[in-house]
Amino acid sequence: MLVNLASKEVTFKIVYYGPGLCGKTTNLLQVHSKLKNSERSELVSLANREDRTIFFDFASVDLGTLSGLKVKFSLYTVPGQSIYKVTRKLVLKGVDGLVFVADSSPDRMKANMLSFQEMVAHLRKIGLSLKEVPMVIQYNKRDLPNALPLKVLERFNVRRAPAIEAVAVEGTGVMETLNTIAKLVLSKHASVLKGVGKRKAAAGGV
Ligand SMILES: Nc1nc2c(ncn2[C@@H]2O[C@H](COP(=O)(O)OP(=O)(O)O)[C@@H](O)[C@H]2O)c(=O)[nH]1
Ligand SMILES: [Mg+2]
Repeated sequence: MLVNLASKEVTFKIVYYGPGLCGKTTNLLQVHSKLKNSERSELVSLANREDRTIFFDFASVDLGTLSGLKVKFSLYTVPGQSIYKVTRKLVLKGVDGLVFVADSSPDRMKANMLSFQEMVAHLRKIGLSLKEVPMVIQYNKRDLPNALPLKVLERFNVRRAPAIEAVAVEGTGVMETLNTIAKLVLSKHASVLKGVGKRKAAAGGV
């Protein structure tokens, strides 16, 4: 959470984590395309040297005001390949909310699990645990003819996080996922935000 008292803005960092090719970048592109110009910033993608892999994506989403503060969400995704392990850890620094995107394809179940375990390990290394970071799970690629049944995928959801089915490539479930994590993050910080808003109001009155 980044609070800028001068501009009365608070920014929360949301990270989309998951195995390579599960649909993280697609989610961000869809979110970006669904927002009005006034609600979004440019979508930034940093490509690696081969110019193929997205290094990270960033989009800023403006969700109005709360306690007199303008609330923004910065959305990040991580690159999939194993050589970017360090980047994936760095992107998690300062995370306020997690969207774990799982691939519904049976061949990607192991990749989903490994990615989830890596995420937990990275969080631990930067002093965070899943207990303190709100998370939602998105089961993506529900359109695949061989998509695993929800029941099977839910075995993977040991934390019983809110789960959302999606077809990111068609935009289905994308905003629902973002809204769900946004609500969780905001409710976690509601009391802090109220306090900050009040302090700012008092300071503004001097
Ligand atoms: N069938 C299907 N393909 C998808 C879906 N979402 C993303 N994809 C495709 O999966 C591939 C990888 O998506 P991308 O967003 O780049 O994955 P990332 O590596 O997690 O960022 C692309 O070809 C997407 O078009 C989906 O819901 N269904
Ligand atoms: Mg990507």
